[in-house]
Amino acid sequence: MTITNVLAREIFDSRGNKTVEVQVYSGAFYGRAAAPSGASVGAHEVQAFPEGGASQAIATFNSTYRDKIIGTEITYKALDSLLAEEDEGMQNLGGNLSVALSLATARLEALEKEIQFYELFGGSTLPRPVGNVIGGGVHSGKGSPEIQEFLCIPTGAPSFSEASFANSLVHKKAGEKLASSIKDFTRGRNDEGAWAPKITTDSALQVLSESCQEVSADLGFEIHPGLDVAASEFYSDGKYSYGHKELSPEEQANYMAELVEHFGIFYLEDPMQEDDFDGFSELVKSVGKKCLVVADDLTVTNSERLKTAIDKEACNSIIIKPNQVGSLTETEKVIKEANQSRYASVVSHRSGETSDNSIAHLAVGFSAPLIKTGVVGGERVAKLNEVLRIEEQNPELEMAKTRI
Ligand code: 2PG
Ligand code: MG
Repeated sequence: MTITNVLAREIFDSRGNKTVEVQVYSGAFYGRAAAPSGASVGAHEVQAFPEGGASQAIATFNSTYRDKIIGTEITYKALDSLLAEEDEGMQNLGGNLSVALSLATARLEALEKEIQFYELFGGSTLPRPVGNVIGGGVHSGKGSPEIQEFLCIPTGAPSFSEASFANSLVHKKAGEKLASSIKDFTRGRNDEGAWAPKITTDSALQVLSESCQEVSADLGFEIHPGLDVAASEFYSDGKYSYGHKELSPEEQANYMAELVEHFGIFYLEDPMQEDDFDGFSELVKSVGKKCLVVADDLTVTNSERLKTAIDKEACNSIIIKPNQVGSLTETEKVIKEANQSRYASVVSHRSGETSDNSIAHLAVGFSAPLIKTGVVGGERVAKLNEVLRIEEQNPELEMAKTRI
């Protein structure tokens, strides 16, 4: 079977910015996918759009690429290899249009095979959800902490439904604590639905850790705090700037290790800036036995950068964001390489999202131990609800083991 038509359109993401959505057809049937966008974008990611944004990507696609794709075999691998030949480095279309084409073709491929999307990749376990509770950094406003995400991970939850329910309770509990301790707290939320108070890092960690402990005691299973530091966003000229203080790379690594010890942090994403493989390695040595040291901006879902990270033992877990690399084939390659090194894959949303739920299927399909997709907001729960549907339809699927 071959692709008979392709439509690309502009739609809005959750920030109200324009992004792209694609429908790939076989006769009257189609697969559809949309691409998200980041705010804390890694320097080594593929460019999301060419100059001129979403509309330019679509105009170029319609004038130069659409006709080449029509007639291609309906497999994401065939589509991705055609695009790799015709648009080297995704210079013309950008990673967002490429990845939307790739995912939409994969969805159509599953439809043709009369299987669920996740089944295209195997799929033997359910992921554990990483919830975003309090936010700072470039996802929140002035006065919020420099650290971008204060997260929770229900490590002891027996099922996905109980795990995602736990995350929503932690989010609610933290909201109540912030409302009672901050006089002018507006209940404002940031790009990913996390609370965005004017608060110090230490107070945010305190609220997060108490909320995890209290909900954990109520539900009877472990819930651990986590952080996405997104350290590149406040690093420049050899220093990490925390408003009132500046830290050298060595001091930053020590500070991160202290937080892990003091708050029982189970998940530590991007604790060092995006080119500091050695700083990451130091942290793996000091806290990597008790904590996931997660690479995001460091590895940007890129096989070459993952190889460097593996050689240097710079992490023990890796963020997977298909639009960082612009193709499902490349994404699959990186997850498989991470699995071979026993690195925990975390299939992740972006801060600017759509209601597309593809990452739910990728997390299940590639048996990723974790899915990071926030707690509240329609574009976040679109993914959580899809995993709930998969769980309900496949009671034999067990929760993935979260190894360290
Ligand atoms: C991150 C992501 C998602 P962004 O840093 O992990 O939380 O943010 O999409 O802005 O890069
Ligand atoms: Mg990150």
